[in-house]
Amino acid sequence: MLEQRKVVTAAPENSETPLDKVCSWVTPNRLFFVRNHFAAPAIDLSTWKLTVEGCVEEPMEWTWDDLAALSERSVFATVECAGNGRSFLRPAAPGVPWGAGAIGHGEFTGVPVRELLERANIRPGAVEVLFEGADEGTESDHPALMHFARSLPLAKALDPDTLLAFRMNGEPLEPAHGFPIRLFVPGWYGVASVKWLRRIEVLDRPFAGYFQSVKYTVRRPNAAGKLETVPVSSIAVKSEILRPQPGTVLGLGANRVFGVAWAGERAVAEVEVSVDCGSSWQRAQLLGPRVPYSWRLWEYRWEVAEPGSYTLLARAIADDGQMQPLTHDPRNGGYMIHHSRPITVRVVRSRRVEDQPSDADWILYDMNAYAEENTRFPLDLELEFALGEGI
Ligand SMILES: Nc1nc2c(c(=O)[nH]1)N[C@H]1C(S)=C(S)[C@@H](COP(=O)(O)O)O[C@H]1N2
Ligand SMILES: [Mo]
Repeated sequence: MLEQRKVVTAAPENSETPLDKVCSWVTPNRLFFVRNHFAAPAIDLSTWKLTVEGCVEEPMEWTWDDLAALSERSVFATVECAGNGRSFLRPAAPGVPWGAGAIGHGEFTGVPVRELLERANIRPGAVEVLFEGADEGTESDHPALMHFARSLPLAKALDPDTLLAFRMNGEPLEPAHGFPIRLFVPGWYGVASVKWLRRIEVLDRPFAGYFQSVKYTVRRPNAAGKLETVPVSSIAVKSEILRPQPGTVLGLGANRVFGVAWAGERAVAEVEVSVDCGSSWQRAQLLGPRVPYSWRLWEYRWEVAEPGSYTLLARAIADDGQMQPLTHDPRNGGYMIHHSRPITVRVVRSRRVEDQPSDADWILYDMNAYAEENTRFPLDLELEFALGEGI
């Protein structure tokens, strides 16, 4: 059977990338996780419009054809829902009970938001830019009808990598991923990337909407050291062991531990693996380019001589030296769950593992094929892959 997304809730759709099956750098659109708060709106391109208004000299309305005439740009990035991994928290946190799969990595193509904001001519005093989706609904603690909406600080909105995206992995956006246009904010938790975009408003004060100040927030100390509520923003450093899955029975010999690691706006510098519940750590082999936004695939060749129960951990290190923690930060509540999660497996004598070809060989083959195929597009990233650090 064809692989599918793993459904967590059917209506609205909330579904995970089947992470245990991942064996490519780019997550196919069909398998890329979906996080919808309300029913996905059906949008007709011929009547679709995008309004740019607020603290600007020239409010504007854009049609699909107007936007398509601007020059486009592509960014590879990891998208993670801020609630990813919530079901592993003890005590349980309220919200969608995500496993590990509210994450994916892909190529997003569109027009920088900056192009529209420059044409609208931002007035002095602007501080944030609000993005509103066409979807609407209510929440149990917000019975009044509202659109899904989020804001960005002005500087992030003007970053040339912040896109009005209309293609994902070279294909038009699927309805579930925000057709026809979504905001795409590389390096930030998925909630920033508003789907089914219909309105942009430049603000002269911070936005205090439901998904900005009630949901998708964490507690952080302010300049005076006092904890305050702030919206989630850039993605924290994290890794995930994809294979073996917890409870797997392995044999003696050369086993392979395979996973992914990402660090939001930073590149992943290193991944370490422990096979003794964190007493000692060894370096994993990294696959793919060391670039901001993108996840890296990794593999560790684990030679096992003794049968028994083993607890595996992985931890990623970002290129600014920040290391993935071993415990959840309670100030994050049900969001930003990025600590290392122990995976326990059993190794038995009756099974002998022959040194199999590693996933790494297949993955590199795929990456090179993808790079080859994409040489016709003006990519901002040098797509040439080799094993290890020598790239
Ligand atoms: N309009 C709209 N945009 C949205 C959402 C939504 O419910 N409505 N969900 C957000 C959240 S929380 C995430 S994690 C990402 C998920 O993007 P995806 O469904 O394309 O993977 O979309 C974001 N943008
Ligand atoms: Mo999310």
